[in-house]
Amino acid sequence: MNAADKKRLLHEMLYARRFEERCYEAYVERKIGGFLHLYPGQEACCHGVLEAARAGEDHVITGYRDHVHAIKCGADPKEVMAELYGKETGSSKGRGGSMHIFDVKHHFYGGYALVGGPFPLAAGLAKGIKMKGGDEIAICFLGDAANNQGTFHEALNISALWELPVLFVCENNLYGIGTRIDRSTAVTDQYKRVCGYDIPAVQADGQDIEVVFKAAQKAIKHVRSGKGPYFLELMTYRYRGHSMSDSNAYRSKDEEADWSKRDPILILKNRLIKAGDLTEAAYKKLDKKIIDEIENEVIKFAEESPEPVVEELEKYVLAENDPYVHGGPN
Ligand SMILES: Cc1ncc(C[n+]2csc(CCOP(=O)(O)OP(=O)(O)O)c2C)c(N)n1
Ligand SMILES: [Mg+2]
Repeated sequence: MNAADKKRLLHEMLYARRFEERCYEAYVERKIGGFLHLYPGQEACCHGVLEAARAGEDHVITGYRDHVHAIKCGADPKEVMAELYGKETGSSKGRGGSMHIFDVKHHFYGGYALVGGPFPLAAGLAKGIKMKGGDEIAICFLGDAANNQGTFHEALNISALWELPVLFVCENNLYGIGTRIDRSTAVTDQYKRVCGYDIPAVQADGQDIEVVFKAAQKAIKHVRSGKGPYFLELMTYRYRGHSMSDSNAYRSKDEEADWSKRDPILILKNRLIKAGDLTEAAYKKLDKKIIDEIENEVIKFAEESPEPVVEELEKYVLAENDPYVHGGPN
């Protein structure tokens, strides 16, 4: 990774941070409704892994903490914000909201509310790739608590058995909602749970983007070469509560302070400054530029976009022609 790459990634991660913080404000202003799960603290996981992938070719899927992954895949931040606002110009035409960002053009396949739901879908995406004979891969990002779902074990088993080209990325932020991992999970190191499926599994620091990038490069090389699945566990931390309805009262201030010292943006920024590739003044300028851009382009677009109209409520319902939807067969 050269200095130009690092600067671009600093820009992208800072953009993701400011985007999410602006979502928080818009929610408080009641411009965004429903559920909202934010990503600050975990930026190096998404950006480090996807930097090692092929944007727009590899298939990416994740859970409900999905805005940043969609944007890194190439989704237009304006469309993502408009989706959160429930507007017709949103990436899911305003029908999905925060947990259901979807962008087929950039091979971003969601955005799912069901914990663990994407595991088998990722295996299915990988099976599709294998049947078509391409060398793309599927990448599934999920949290630590999702691994307690049956779907985790079912998907790992079938992926290993069929040697599917899928990379499972566990963003281990130590919590599932308000429950700390050691209160819900017998084996807290998630990579150790994968040995039963004979899938290579590695744990890495999820706060240092260069570490994530290197680990992901190795993982992706393995998967792309046809050797089957790989599991990458990234140790990370979310700064905000689980969702907007979470008061975040279950974590100690000391724990939060310790993790904020290992902030992914701070780590990369300090590294660039130390190498003489960035100054504090240039960083401040970049930050202001990003904040202004989000306000003047992204928020403006979402605010000014039209609401979906009631007459078109069923327009994108796939079961449109199902007789049961229209009152049954008789
Ligand atoms: C099938 C299912 N069960 C329960 C829930 C409620 N729920 C939402 S998020 C969550 C915790 C998930 O934590 P984790 O997988 O660690 O992801 P994180 O939120 O930390 O990113 C739970 C239990 C759900 N959405 N779906
Ligand atoms: Mg978690």
